[in-house]
Amino acid sequence: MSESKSYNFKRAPISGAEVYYCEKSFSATEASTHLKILEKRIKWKQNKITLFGQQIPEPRLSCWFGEKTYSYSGLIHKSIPYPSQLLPIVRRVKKITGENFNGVLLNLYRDGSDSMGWHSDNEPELGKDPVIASVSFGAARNFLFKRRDNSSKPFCLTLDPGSLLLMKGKTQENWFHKVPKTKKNIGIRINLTFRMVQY
Ligand SMILES: O=C(O)CCC(=O)C(=O)O
Ligand SMILES: [Mn+2]
Repeated sequence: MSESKSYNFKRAPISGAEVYYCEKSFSATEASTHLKILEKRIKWKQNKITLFGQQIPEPRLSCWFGEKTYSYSGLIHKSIPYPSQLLPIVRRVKKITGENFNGVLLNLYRDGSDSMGWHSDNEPELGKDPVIASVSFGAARNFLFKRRDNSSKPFCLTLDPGSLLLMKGKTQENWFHKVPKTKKNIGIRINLTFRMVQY
């Protein structure tokens, strides 16, 4: 990849949010190589979350790396340094976004029946107006936004392999997001969300 390559971001037309999409942050070859390496090398785990007193397995596999401990949905992710397979991805994300991140949550969706429900990335340790960069490899999946106060229509983006989605400003304060299940016969997808944990 030449140093002069420019990365084009499109802003999503949603109010009270700053959401930018860069479709080709990684070439098709890079995206499929990263997918294969991460699928094989990461120690994927199916975590359980507690909902109404019941232990429920999450409908996806995941793994956390970062300088600081990070907790969400009652799960505590201890600090673990980035493994070498992540370093080229970390460098590219830094180059494209110009932002600093110190942690990454990886999610593996085995097929269309894996998903992530409505939530915001608004844990206190991410601070005010967090910046989140989300990189996708493998199957394209829909990513839906729903405004907390329902004052705007929901909005859908398709996250293609090799894409980067950047969420900033009031996005988490005003909107929820989710990756819905799909009946389409699709293969695996790996998503990495880079975050800055403040404490
Ligand atoms: O898989 C995705 O695109 C979304 C992941 C996500 O929202 C999260 O990890 O908080
Ligand atoms: Mn999220």
